[in-house]
Parts: sequence; structure tokens; C-alpha cells
Amino acid sequence: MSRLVVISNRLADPRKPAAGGLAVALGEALNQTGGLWFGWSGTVVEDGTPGEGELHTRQAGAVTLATVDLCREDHDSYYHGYSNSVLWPVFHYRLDLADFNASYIAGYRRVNQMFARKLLPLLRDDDVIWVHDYHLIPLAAELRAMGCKQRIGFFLHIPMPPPLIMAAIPQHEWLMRSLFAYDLVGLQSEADVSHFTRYVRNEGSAEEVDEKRVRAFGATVVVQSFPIGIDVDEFTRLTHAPDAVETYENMRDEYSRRRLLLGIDRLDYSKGIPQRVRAFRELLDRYPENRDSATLIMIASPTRDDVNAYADLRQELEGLCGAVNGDYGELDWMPVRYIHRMVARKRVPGLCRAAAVGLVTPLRDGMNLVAKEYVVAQDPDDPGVLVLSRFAGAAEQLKEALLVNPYDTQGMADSIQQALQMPLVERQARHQKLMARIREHDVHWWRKAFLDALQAAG
Ligand code: GDG
Repeated sequence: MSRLVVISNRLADPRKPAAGGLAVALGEALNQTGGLWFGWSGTVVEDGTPGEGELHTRQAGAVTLATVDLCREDHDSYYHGYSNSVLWPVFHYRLDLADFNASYIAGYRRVNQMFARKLLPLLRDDDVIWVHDYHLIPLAAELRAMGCKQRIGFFLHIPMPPPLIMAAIPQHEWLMRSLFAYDLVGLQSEADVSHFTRYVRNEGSAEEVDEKRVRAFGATVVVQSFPIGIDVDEFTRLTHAPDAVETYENMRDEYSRRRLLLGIDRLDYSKGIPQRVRAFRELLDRYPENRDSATLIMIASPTRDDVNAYADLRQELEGLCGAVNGDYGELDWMPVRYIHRMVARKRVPGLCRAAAVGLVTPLRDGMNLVAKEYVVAQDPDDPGVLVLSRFAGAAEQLKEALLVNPYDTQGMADSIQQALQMPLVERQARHQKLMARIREHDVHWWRKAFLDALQAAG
């Protein structure tokens, strides 16, 4: 069997329980096959030389972790700059938040070139290479230019924007052309695939070879959707482990007179967190029976604090939560409990299980794993209701959730009210269908489907 080589911006020790969606899914994949995981070490060298970085390798069980340091200039232009101030906002349709600073692209190219240079000597002839996410779009093109012949697949964890939004990026054609150096491009949803094919049809004079194969820019690539899943068995085990059970029981006892609503996200503007607070406020306003009862727990873990848009979001959110609590709170009831800290992973399923409503309301999201985690953590005999944004990739699969438009404050408040009042039989029926779909397309399915398609591509 070929060795698997995974490349992503950040790594996690696959033996430790990791946090972010990407880290969880990749740790799963590598633990099973063994192999090499390559990426940035997380270290920024203040006075280093652009395009240079020390390589470190260490063993983590069956997996070799190889990481490279970045100098300050490369980090700021590749990571904060092009990746998180151009690609992240534009791919989430937020042209208003993009910073098209012309100096970023050089750093993005330089780091991708350096990664290719450092990785090449570590590769074996029969390796299968799996590159992850928007930080590394041009990596295969750089590797190919250095003579790399191995099979290379790419998976984009965030949405592929529609062609006219993509076209706002000054280097859009170069980015899309770079994707044609891969053998396989995996996207989260069918909507993403249709945006990709529309782009290449309009801008790249694509001639579609068959259902999955697209020819454009003088090359052919297989493009398919592989909706990412979670490890259902692991999350179920976590749900029944002592920490989660204790969290569940504490929450249940403390809120015995009340109904809990839960949101768990990175504090990111794509997650629609302020819109959620506005809808909750509307709920209290339109349906006063929820006052002194419905309580929104919002865990928004810190992320990319040093990008301006994130500091603004934090301020907006603090203002909104403070206003709801000030206007509606009672001496013994605080409507919103906003926590700007990371909660331990082993407690997350307990929180989910205690919540009558899971609020997953991104303005745009590649998939959204919290939606799946919330469903899996429920008690099948008395499950809570998932309220899910139609703009999350997960909405293509999770049709039995209550799908909402996060821009529509009133509509969302009505759906939350419907969730709070949903009869047990309907909750059970919806939960059963959601569970079946989440189980069928779990993280193991995702990994296998992608790697099988990569084997077959080319
Ligand atoms: C990207 C795409 C795509 C969150 N807060 C805490 C915490 N989390 C965990 C959740 C979940 C993960 O982080 C978040 O995953 P998401 O999928 O929701 O979102 P992104 O981080 O934006 O991930 C996304 C994903 O990649 C995978 O392809 O689904 O669309 O944007 O597992 O539980 N975990 C802990 N404490 C927290 O406070 N421990």
C-alpha cells in the first residue's frame, strides 16, 4: 500500500485529542494509514530570511511529523495576508472584508515554493500526496515544476465561491490554473463543484470531458464533492465518558427550569454569531413566554485575534450580548452566556446533549462539523433540534434540520420557536434520519472516498 503524505498549514499530534475540525479529521486519517504529515511548525522567526525556514522532523507513533519555521515577513504575508485576509474572506463571499494588499501574493508564492523545496527530498516514488486547504493551492504546481510525478490530491475545506466573486481576487486565474496541477480536486458540496465548473467554463474555456473530469488551461483534473464527516463512534464514546456526562448533568441541574440553546464556534465572521444573537433577541421579543426561560450559551473560541476584522467582531458581539442581558435579564436569569474561551473537547458533547436547540447559523461555511457533533451527542429518546443555516455546506446533507436564513432575523426567531415547541415524535423522527446520514458519511467514509478517487484519477 502506498504511503500517505498529508500536507496542511498546521499539524496536530495525531495521538492527542485535537481541537479544530481540520486537525480532528486529519489525525483520524493518518493514524489509520501511518505516513508523513508536513506543514508549518507554528514558529515565527523574527529575523529570519524570507523563503528560508528550518525543517524539523519527529515521530508520533506511526506518523512522521515534518515542519518548517516561517520568518516574520513570510508569516505576515502568506498566513495573515494572502491566506486569511484575501482567500478566507473572498471564499466566504466577504469581499467587504478582503484586504487586497499587493504585497501579500509574493509571500504566499514564496512559502508555497519553500514548502515544495523542503518536502521534495522527503518523498518516495510511490507516495500518495494529499494537500489541504486554501493556504496551499499552488503547492502541486510548485512540486510539479520541481519534477514531482507522484499522485497529488487537493481538498478545499472552505467554500468555492461563485465565479464573479472569485474574479475579485487579482490573481484568480493563476489560482484556478494552479488547481489543474492536481490529479484530484475535492470540494465540500455540490454547490462548490458547480461554482468550480462554472468558473472554468467561463474563464478557462473548459471542455468537460465527462461527469467528473474537467479539461481547461491545457490540463485535466477530476473534480468531485466529498462532504467531510466526523468520527461518529469516537464522538459517541466521548458523549458517554465521565467528563461529558458530568458536564451534561451539571447543566441539566443548573438549568432544570429553563431551555438551553447552544452555539459553539471559532469567533469568526463567517459563523454568523451576531446574527444569531439578534435572532435570539427577536425570539424574546416576539415570543415572551421564552423570557426567564430560554438561555443562549455561546462559546466563541478565540481565533486569529490579530486580524482587524476579528477584533471588530469581538467588540460587536460583546455589545450585542450586553444589550440583550441588560434589556431582558432578571436578577436570577441571564439570557445570553457568552464565553470567549476554548472549552475542553471532552466537555463539548455534554454541552450539546444538554441543549434543547443547537444553533449552527453561519453566513457561509464549507461544511460545519459542529452541526454533526450536535446531532450525534443527542439522546435518541429525547433529542434536541438542530437549527442550521442553509449556507453551511452541511445543509446539503442535513435536510431534516430546521434550515434557516441567518440574514432573516424574524424568520430565524420563528424557526427557533418552532424548535423549542417541536413535539417529541417529530424530534425523534428528524434525529433518526440525521443520524443515519451522518453515520453513513462519517470521517472514515470521507477519507476512503477521497483516497479511492485519487487512486482512480489520472
Ligand atoms: C473548517 C471549515 C469545515 C469549536 N469551538 C470549540 C471547539 N470547537 C471545535 C468543534 C469542531 C471544530 O472545532 C470546528 O469545526 P467547523 O467545521 O465547525 O469549523 P472550522 O474550524 O471553520 O473548519 C469548515 C472544517 O474545516 C472541516 O473541513 O467543516 O466549514 O471552515 O470540531 O467542536 N472545540 C473545543 N472547544 C471549543 O471551544 N474543544
